[in-house]
Amino acid sequence: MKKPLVKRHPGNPILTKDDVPYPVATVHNAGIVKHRGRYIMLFRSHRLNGRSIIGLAESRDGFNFSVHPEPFLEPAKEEPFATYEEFGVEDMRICPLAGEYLLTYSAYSRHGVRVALAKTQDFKQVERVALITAADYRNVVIFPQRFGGRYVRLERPHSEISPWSIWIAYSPDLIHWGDARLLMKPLPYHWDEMKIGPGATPLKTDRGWLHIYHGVFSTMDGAIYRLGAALHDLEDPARLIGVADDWILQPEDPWEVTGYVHNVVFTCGAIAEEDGTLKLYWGGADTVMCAGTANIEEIIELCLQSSRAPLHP
Ligand code: M1P
Repeated sequence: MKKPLVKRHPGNPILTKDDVPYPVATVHNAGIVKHRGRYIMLFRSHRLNGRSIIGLAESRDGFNFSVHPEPFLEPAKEEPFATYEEFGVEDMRICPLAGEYLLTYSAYSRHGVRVALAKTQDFKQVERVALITAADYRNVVIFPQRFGGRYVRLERPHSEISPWSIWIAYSPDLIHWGDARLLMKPLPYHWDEMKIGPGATPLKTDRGWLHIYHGVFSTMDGAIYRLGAALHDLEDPARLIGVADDWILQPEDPWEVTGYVHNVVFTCGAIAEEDGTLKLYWGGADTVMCAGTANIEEIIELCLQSSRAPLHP
C-alpha cells in the first residue's frame, strides 16, 4: 500500500472538549501559529447553546496542548461587531505579518455570515479592526506578506449559480478589499465537486506558497470534507503553479467519520518547520482537534506532478 502523505499523530485527537475548563460541546477548526517558540492554537467550540466561541491552547511541541481558563474571543458587545457576531464567531485563521498577528474569523448573525478582522501581538490583548466582507463569505486567509504594497487574501463567497469557489482579493490597508478574481473552482465528479474553500494560512516555501484547502463531495450519505493542496507563485499568488489532483487527507479515524458533523476533516492552520516538516491541524467531524505531519517537498511534488486545471470551462 502507498504510504499516506499525511501521517496522523498517534495521540489523536490532540484536543477535545474534556480538555477545556469551561463548558463546551466541541473543539475544532483551529488556526495555529508559532509565537516565541510556543505553538498557539485558536480553536472553535460550540457552547452548549449551539453558538460558537474561540478558545486558546498552548503547547511546547505542537501536539500536547493546554487550554487557557477563559475563552479568547466571544461575540462582541460593541458595535458594529455586536450586530454581526450575535450568533457566534467561528473558524479563526492566524496570519503573522509585520510583527503582529492578523486574525480572520466568520461572524454569524441573523444577517448572514461575514468575515471579521482582529489583531493581536501577544495573544493576550485582542483588538477588532473591521468587518472585511459583506454577507455571505467564509474562509478568508491572508498571505503573510504584501505584494506590490498590497495585502492579498483568498476568500470564499457563496453562490447560488456556481459551486462555491476560491477567489483572490487585494487591499491597500486590510480594510478595503477589491480587484477580486476567481482562482480555483470545484471540478465536476471530482472529490471537490460540491464546493471548495481556503484552509490554512498559506506557507512560504522555496518553490511557492503552499495552500492546504478543503473540498467537499456530496454523496447519498451526506457530504464528505477532504483536504487538498495548491501551490501559488511566490511573486504573484494569483498564479497557480499546480493543484494536486488527489486529496491529501480524508476522514478515516472514528472521530473524523462520526461526530457533530460526520465525515469532516477541516483545516484552518498548518506550520512549516525548519526541517521541511509540515505540521497540519484539522478538526475531526466538527468535534475534536487532530494533527499530523507531512513532508513539504512531497506535497509540493504532488501539486506539480499530478496537477489538475484550477478552473474548468
Ligand atoms: O461542517 C463542516 C464545515 O462546514 C462549513 O464549511 P464551509 O465553509 O466549507 O461550508 C463550516 O461551517 C465549517 O466550520 C465546518 O467545519
